[in-house]
Amino acid sequence: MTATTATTDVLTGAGSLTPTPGDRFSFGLWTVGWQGRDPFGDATRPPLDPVESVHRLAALGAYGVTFHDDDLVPSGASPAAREAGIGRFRSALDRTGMAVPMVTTNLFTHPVFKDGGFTANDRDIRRYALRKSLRSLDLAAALGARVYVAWGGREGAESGAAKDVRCALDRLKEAFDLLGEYITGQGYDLRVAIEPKPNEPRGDLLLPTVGHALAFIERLERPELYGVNPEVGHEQMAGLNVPHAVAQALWAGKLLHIDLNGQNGVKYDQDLRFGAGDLRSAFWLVDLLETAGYQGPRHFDFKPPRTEDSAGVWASAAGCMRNYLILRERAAAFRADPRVREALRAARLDELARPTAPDGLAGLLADRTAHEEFDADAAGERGMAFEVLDQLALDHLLAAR
Ligand code: XLS
Ligand code: MN
Ligand code: MN
Repeated sequence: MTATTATTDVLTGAGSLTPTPGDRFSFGLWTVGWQGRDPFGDATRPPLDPVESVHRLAALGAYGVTFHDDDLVPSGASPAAREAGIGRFRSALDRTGMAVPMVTTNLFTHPVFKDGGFTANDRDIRRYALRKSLRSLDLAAALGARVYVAWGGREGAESGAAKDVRCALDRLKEAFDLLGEYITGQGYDLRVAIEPKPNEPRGDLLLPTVGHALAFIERLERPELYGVNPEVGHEQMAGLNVPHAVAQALWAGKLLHIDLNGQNGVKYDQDLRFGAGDLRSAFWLVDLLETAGYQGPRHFDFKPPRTEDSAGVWASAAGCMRNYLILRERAAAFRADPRVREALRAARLDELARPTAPDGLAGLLADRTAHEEFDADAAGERGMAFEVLDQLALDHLLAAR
């Protein structure tokens, strides 16, 4: 207890870097509750009571807590044990004022899901996965969550013939359409956020990136009910630019939720605390979320490294929020700097914001300056002035201005 308080105190305190519920920070129970079990080693930390997590996170300044069904009540618990577990959790929420903005379902831990849930080759397993998910939707609605996250977990394969991907996508569509039918039928105020991931735990996962998920949603019966839950590290595992993926989700009106964490390039899912890993990407992501008017939770899906004891867990959680707030300050200073405004003009961002052909196709065809009289060589000589702009960003990120 002493060690926890001391360690976390270094990272908290008064001022603009102190998280408040207005910042809308939320954490999964499975994040701070991760015991450090990995493919090569046993748990390094004892189990954490969800009630303790709610109190600790509230004390650190978070506004919400999220969970998989099995994080709250172990799979296979008796109905009485389930009610008791939910009851204790509800009291902790009431005492702390913490919200449950999102709920999700574990379709990956139990051996029954070794070949997936909604796309398992075995039909009885698919039906079980659906029923398990519908129960989570009930719980989500009962706790006032507005978002239901669906990360497939093990929807994928290690070998070619083992999965007929077109059939599997039919089954995935069938499952998501049934979730939508249930939400609509029950009158729940819930939207489904699909979380893409390229691989791990399967060799290759279905819906590997934000782009794949956005395309898939358009084939569903009620596309308006669905959006995405991009995770920083998951896009980076595919070598992709996270702010670009999130920007496209925003552009499509589909950013329902976001999993913030840190990752160092294309490797296993590191789930580092937010701000660790690719810091420049984190800076642009915060800049994007804050300037685009994203209203949803800032949800941390990270794993305090297994080197950490309980003090380190809470320090790591505090670090996620602190880094977001630091980056928010730095990004705001960047946007407010008159030299940056000038550099943005020099880089012609204002021109990009203008429609290319407001006069339509006829106007474009009639405009001789658009082709016959256009001096492509001269235009090709124009510098874009991006380096000055980017150095200003780096200066602000490093607090050198
Ligand atoms: C795993 C995912 C998972 C989802 C919720 O890589 O990030 O934690 O966010 O099931
Ligand atoms: Mn992850
Ligand atoms: Mn996630």
